[in-house]
Amino acid sequence: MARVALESTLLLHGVPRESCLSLHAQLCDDVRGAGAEPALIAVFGGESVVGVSACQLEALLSSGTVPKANTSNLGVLLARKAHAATTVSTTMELAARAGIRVFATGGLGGVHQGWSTQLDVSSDLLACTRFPVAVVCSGVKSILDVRATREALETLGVPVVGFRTGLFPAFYQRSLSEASPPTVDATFDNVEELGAFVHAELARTGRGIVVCNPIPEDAEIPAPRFEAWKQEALRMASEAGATGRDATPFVLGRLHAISNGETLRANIALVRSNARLAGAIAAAMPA
Ligand code: PSU
Ligand code: MN
Repeated sequence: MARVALESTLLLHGVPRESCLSLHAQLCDDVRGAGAEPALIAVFGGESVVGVSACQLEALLSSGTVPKANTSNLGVLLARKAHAATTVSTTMELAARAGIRVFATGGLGGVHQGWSTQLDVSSDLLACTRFPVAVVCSGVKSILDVRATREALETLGVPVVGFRTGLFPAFYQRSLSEASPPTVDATFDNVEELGAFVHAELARTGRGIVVCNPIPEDAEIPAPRFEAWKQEALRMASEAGATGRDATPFVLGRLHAISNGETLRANIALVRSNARLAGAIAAAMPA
């Protein structure tokens, strides 16, 4: 059966610890319900594991802070026999090596706000040019510069396609609510056609694809409400000096608290929708 990769950073750093095991179980059900087999990816005691068990996930959860691994520090963490949570970049790397071609997550990393004074660009973007995996996501992380990240994907030559949308999603919103919002390269309205395209394009290029699946309409958070929470969370991060790899986990934690769980509920709704779509794409792809 076709497999779908799931990432461990989203679980270990993106949601509160008490939501982690239940979200993992829900994502597995969602992928299986769509006709594919889920494979959570993480580093466990220096071994890259494709298909982390619930027991291993519990062990990771109770082992204190698990570092985030991107393509730059993955090798060091393996060499040091550490536990690590894989981000989009390392999940793509390990999925590709295991022959998995579809991966479901929430949002891609990308170009951070304020990039012109303090450069912070996720290695996720370059990973899309290196590993032949289709990443099903709801755009990029909510706290990034969405427009700049869309441009960077274009510069890197990464195909960005939309499932039933012509607009590049903005995580908690189905698109940016601005004049001339960023778009996708092509729109697919049915899963069979999308699966056939993903199959052909991965084989043709040996590089990645971004498949955009906007947040379900009933889970959207209106932009003005989210903007206010985001500004407050970013201010708290700058006061606490949370930068680089620590920035996202810190800001997401504050957002979930400030919004009284609203951002968490929306985040779960969109990741689950992405898991269902990824499962359906994987099931529709020729072996
Ligand atoms: N989007 C979320 N929550 C997350 C992430 C993305 O809503 O936790 C994670 C993903 O694992 C992504 C990583 O690959 O953040 C990017 O981190 P950085 O900006 O440090 O590269
Ligand atoms: Mn970064």
